[in-house]
Amino acid sequence: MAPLMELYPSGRAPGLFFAPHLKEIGMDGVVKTEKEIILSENERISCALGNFDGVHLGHRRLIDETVRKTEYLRGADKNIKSGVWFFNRSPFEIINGTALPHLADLEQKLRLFADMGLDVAFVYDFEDIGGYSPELFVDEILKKECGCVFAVCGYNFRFGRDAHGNAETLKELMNGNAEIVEKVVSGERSISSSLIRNLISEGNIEEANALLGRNYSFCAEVVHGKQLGRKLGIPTINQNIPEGMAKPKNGIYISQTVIDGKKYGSVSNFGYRPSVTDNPFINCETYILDFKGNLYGKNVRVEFIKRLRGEKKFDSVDALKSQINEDIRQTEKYFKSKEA
Ligand code: RBF
Ligand code: MG
Repeated sequence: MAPLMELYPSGRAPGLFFAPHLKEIGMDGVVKTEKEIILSENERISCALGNFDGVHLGHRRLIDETVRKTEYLRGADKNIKSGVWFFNRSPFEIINGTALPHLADLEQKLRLFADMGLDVAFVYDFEDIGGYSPELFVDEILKKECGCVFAVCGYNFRFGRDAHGNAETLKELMNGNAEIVEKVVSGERSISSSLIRNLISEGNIEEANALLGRNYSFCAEVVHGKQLGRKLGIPTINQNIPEGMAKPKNGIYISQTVIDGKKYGSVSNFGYRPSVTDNPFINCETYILDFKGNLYGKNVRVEFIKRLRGEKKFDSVDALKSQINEDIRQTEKYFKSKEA
């Protein structure tokens, strides 16, 4: 994680990081160049606060509101920037010693926030300030360290020691300079990270993506597989989903693979491959349409789009091969229909 961000060299607190400029991160979320520190002592921040695990449509509403408010405030204060404040690892994860499956990695979060128009991100460690009272948090961290003059949070936001502070407390402590964003609903359901996690694990990726406002994805290095795909005449890439990321239900998915910022249509087998192995390790194996080249050792992002079917155990290599070719045909059809 370290190469993405830099500690602010002076003045402001340790554990304080800044989102790099949009153009400095590739489409695959990998940083290509050195970052520029974009905050100076006399800048003020209008800031969204939250957990932002999913960076889903509810979070998007919060961020949009923050960007809009910042533009408004800029009428009176040219040195105001828009920001987002969150913990690197969630308090839940640290207190319980066990994490809920993640819906985005840190690099991707920063990338998404930058895409939404935010100027900076404050990423703190819960270990450093988890014991602060709401008052201390707002005075010392938000106002002093982050230069926050306006705060935006969700209706259910909690903060400070033992989660004593809520949205109203934040507004009070900010002397009224805060905005509380209401629950965002989709149909009858309120959008939440836990709902999205469930949809992903049930294989309902399309619904999950709709609530995320993006395709669920992971980024991982391409590793060596069994070289069997090549023998089948179907070369694929193999990846291990990073520890902690939400696992889609096993099966075959229409996917999109991001290589050096370019998106390729693809089809992925997420699971155990029961026809060829007895080992219980989940692997993500992807056939990329219209791509030739060596990807070993490269970090590549795979976005899940649509679940085609479950994994099957085939008795013969020919049966497996013809099913995979059928999956590829369906995938090609899907992307052709999207072009039209
Ligand atoms: N392996 C299985 O055991 N069952 C499957 O249903 C299955 N479907 C696949 C679908 C696609 C699109 C791809 C790329 C692979 C699939 N595999 C499946 C994995 C297959 O066994 C593997 O590609 C080769 O054995 C080479 O590793
Ligand atoms: Mg929430």
